[in-house]
Amino acid sequence: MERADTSPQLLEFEKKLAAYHLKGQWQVDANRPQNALKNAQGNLYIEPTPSGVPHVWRWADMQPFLREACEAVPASQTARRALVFTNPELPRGTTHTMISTLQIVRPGEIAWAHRHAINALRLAIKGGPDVFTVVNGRPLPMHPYDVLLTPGWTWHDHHNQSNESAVWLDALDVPFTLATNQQFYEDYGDIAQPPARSAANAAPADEARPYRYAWSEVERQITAGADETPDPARGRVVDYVNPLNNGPILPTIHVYAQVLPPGFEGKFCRETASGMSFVVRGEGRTVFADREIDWATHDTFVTPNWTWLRCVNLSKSEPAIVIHFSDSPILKAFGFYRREDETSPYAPQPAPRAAAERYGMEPE
Ligand code: GTQ
Ligand code: FE2
Repeated sequence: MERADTSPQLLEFEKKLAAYHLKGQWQVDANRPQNALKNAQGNLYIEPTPSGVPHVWRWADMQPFLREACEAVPASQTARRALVFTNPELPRGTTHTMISTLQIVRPGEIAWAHRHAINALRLAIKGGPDVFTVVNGRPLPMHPYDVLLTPGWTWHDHHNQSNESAVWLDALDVPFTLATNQQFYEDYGDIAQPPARSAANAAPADEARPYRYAWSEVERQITAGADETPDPARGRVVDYVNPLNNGPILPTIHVYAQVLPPGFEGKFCRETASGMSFVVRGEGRTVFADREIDWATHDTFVTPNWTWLRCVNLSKSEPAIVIHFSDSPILKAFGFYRREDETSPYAPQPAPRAAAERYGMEPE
């Protein structure tokens, strides 16, 4: 934006200020972002620019890459054999606050013990009773779709004692931790935490802390709520809750399961939180203002902050289940969280095809 008032006197003054490492707020205000918009009254206002773009990483593409990673990257070479979903329009990260990865551990391997300030969780995809993560001495089994936590500064090592490769999705607050410059990291020293530190020996406070959210329990809640009316935008939502404080299960990441009933056509909404979604089962579509993303079982897709979207279940007979990872706790902690629904004057109009279907018309 052009500055209205740039008198020689002002410019001279700003130069003097600069020599003292000062800047007038008016200089900052002149630097408004390009997306300054007009509200209904015609006044200028400013809102966040979404960080990054929506994108899907398809399971069908990922499977051969995971196999190739096993050949190309020996276990000894890296702390974690993980492929990072990198947003096409961000310098790093899946969203501006979180990353998501697919990690593969071959039979017999141990992903060695370490800890970091970064908060992390993993959603098991291929696992079972002989695949487990040890968190602060507690071995936790990784059955398909179980969620395991490694909150900041907890020791963790991953073990695969089964006959097949184990695969899971990691979600971590890496970009947020880097942006706040909190990247503490420590290797345990040994490859794994000793059994002496397991279960019985864990500190009492740690014993009460839930590190595992079993899929069987989430599935039970999904079934129990089958008759509930879905949220018009997100379908039926089952929140993962920390029983110690009824809050999110990580300080920076909230997790919920979304169940889209057969034929579900969600309404548009947008929120200040960014998110990553993993498809447990089903086939659906997420409609954005400028694109559509079709997704199917085990695909992962990213929904940037402050981006209009609506969810559709493409099946008329089967529900679609998606597990969503949101950075909303970071925003809610400081009163930044906002959400708008389709009644907002800024909501996109339904796509012609959707409108045509709804009213039984032929699309133009
Ligand atoms: O499993 O501990 O994808 O520390 C990145 C960093 C996974 C892990 C990642 C990690 C881990
Ligand atoms: Fe880690």
